[in-house]
Amino acid sequence: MAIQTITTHPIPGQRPGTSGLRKKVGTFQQPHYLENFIQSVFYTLGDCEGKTLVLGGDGRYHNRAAIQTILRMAAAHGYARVLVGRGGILSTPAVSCVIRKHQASGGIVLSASHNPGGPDGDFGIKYNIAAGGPAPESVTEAIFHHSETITQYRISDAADIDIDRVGSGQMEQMRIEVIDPVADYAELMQRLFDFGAIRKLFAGGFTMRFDGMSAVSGPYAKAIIEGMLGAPAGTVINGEPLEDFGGHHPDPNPVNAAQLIALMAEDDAPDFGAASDGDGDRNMIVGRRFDVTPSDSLAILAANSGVAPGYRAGLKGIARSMPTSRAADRVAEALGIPCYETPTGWKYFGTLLDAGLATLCGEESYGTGSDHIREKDGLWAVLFWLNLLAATGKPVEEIVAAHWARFGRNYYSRHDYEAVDAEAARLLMADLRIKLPVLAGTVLNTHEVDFADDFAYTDPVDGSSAQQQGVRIVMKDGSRIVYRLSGTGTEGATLRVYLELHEADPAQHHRPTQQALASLIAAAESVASIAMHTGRATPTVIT
Ligand code: G16
Repeated sequence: MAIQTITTHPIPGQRPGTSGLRKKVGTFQQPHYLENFIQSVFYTLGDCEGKTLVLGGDGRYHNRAAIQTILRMAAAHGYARVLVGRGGILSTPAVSCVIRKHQASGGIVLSASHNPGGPDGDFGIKYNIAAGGPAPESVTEAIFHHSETITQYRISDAADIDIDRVGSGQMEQMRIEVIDPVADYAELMQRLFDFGAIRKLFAGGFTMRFDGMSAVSGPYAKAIIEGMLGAPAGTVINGEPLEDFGGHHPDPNPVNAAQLIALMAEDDAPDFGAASDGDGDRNMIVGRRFDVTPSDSLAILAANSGVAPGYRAGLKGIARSMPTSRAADRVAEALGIPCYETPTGWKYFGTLLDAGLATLCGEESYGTGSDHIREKDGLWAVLFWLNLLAATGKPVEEIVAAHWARFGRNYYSRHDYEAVDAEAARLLMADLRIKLPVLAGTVLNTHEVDFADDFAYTDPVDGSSAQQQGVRIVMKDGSRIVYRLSGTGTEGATLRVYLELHEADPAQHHRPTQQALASLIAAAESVASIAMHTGRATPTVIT
């Protein structure tokens, strides 16, 4: 074994987006591409001598090859120990959990989250810091700057290590521990939720389907829901992680998890349905013929958090991303706790969680989590709902309807225009920004504009700031239209239009969502001329 220094040259485009560096698999397979990025991470971290790193991914195509490369580079940089999930598998929340539990200096997550996998699909890399959460922008920008000037990287020429059996091995001076990917995570869940009550629920005949979407959460769900909680075998479907996710688009929303939605609409549907995404940090909650919006899910869990032992002491605060509906704000107000509004990206919750300002966090993009780790956590949200269902004995729809009756309903939808021409999307946003100063006071389809701006954020803990985080048009009646460009796509640009309208009257709580939002949808088109700019008359995905 010897450590080699390899000459390289900068490869453009290695700036991490909303959540790490995401590109087509083919891009990552180019010579030096992965190595350049990892070397840039190690340059940014400085001295890695004697430290512990956590390494794992969602099992998608290229995961195994990337793990061997990263192990060789970690060995060349003096790491004392790397904890790798067996088979290269670790969900994003499990990485966060393992970093914190084993006091590692950080972790590398190999995932492009909900983006499709396989040789023609996407791949991604994210660095997580010692607190367990995604690296803040100061770190990701430093990584990017190193990638622009890189001339060489260091790597061991050691042979591949067997990562398919729990145990330990050695590479250069570095110890490699292959760990059970589920054990630490399952132990944490057991401390947070009332497993006894959930076990009783299943023993009483309660039925559920958890759709693992052939991605990483299957093994976690099988071990916890079928194993520890006693749900019958077959409760977890699509539970084997496959390199191409079995052709699924592992994004748990009613469009991509159509199989589960159809199942939940059958006459003999299970009592409860849930799905998680590629890397296990997203969740979708479904009742019989009824899906719960992620924004409502956050608000409902916050309002009922006392059912779970881990949250009985009360919540310190709630945080949500700006485009997420304001349903959680109403709960925070009722509880007398603050509600923080951050830019899109889980990384913005980290400082609030570390400082003890927020306990629960959530995003409209099917992400919910808490201060138990520093990532959003799909299975955690599902277990929280199971705990709630066990504590109340009520069906999902009844719990949601009761919540709306108390707080009003925030009708909510996101319209995505995917893979549009990047320049056309840029122009659309630029035109919108020009209009912002004159929108206040105008009437858009009966909605009078209160204010319109481009969301900017200053972190209340460390004072860091972020500009141009989404154009929002806020009406006097409390409804909102938000426009932003996705930071996670890999093809052209994705325009997201978020629509929200608060309805206090319970008699109006059961309308079809798109119908309830029709006047805002028309207003969104008239202000931004979406069809003219993008050439698209309708969105590609509506959630
Ligand atoms: C990532 C981020 C989330 C964000 C989502 C969508 O999720 O961690 O914070 O809400 O992307 O971002 P965008 O609207 O920019 O595409 P994940 O699950 O993909 O890691």
